Amino acid sequence: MADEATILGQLKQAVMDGDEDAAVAAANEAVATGVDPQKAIMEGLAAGMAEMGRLYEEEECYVPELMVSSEALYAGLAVLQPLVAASGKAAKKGTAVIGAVQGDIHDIGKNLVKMMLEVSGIEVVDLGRDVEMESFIAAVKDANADLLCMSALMTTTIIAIKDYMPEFKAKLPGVKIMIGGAPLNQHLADEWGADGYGENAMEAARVAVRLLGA
Ligand code: B12
Repeated sequence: MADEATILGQLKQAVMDGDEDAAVAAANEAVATGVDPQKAIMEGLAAGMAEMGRLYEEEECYVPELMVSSEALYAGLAVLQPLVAASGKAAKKGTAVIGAVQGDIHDIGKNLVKMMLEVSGIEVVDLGRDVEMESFIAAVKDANADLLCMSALMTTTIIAIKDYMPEFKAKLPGVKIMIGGAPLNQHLADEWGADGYGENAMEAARVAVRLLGA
């Protein structure tokens, strides 16, 4: 049987190759050999997507390749994610509403954050992607949520978060607001008045649990 490093490498490679079958096979092997499913997702599948992001930026791959890579990532995730959820079993700490902001259809990172929040005992209402800013407000009220999490991956879409922050604060008193996505950082989060920022899904869950005071 292959060792952990080899399996993590296979997961990463399967995403880079956009090979769904290979991603499922490597995910099953990770399960069979007892690799921590969370590690397999973050250091295998997500690492492959991050590498594709780098290649895209260097113009060594294009949008169609990114799309097949994301399909492979989701195929592997379908095997591994239920196991992360099953191993979690944390006590309920609160409710969060999450979504990718208006104009933004990037949802891989958002979905990983959702998974880590759920594992940490936070109930998550997922609004999906390209979510109108007003819909976030309505959903938080509907769910009586404690936390609003917004994801944005483009310099053009992060602006809505900045613009709507005063409205969120006014209409959702007491609700903690977290933001994340590649163009964002702690500095912008502080400047715009967000309560929290997370560089990755693990960090997002840690910050969320802290904000909920759990
Ligand atoms: C994959 C990808 C796509 C896929 C998306 C598939 C999907 N279902 O999500 C597809 C091919 C569809 C796509 C399309 C486009 N894309 Co694109 N895409 C990417 C790419 C390569 C990777 C993003 C990704 O999935 N990363 C992997 C995940 C795991 O990381 P992540 O998203 O950063 O999330 C982590 C953290 O940021 C954090 N996090 C994320 N959300 C949140 C939320 C909270 C609350 C917290 C706390 C933390 C947190 O935790 C996550 C997990 O660890 C990036 C490049 C990059 N470097 O980001 C470009 C990129 C974002 N895309 C870009 C562009 C331009 C586009 C297109 C316009 C291209 C085109 N010409 O058609 C379109 C349309 C996009 C739209 N309207 O939204 C640009 C944006 C440029 C800009 N303006 O800033 C980028 C930066 C590439 C580039 N350098 O040009 N894209």
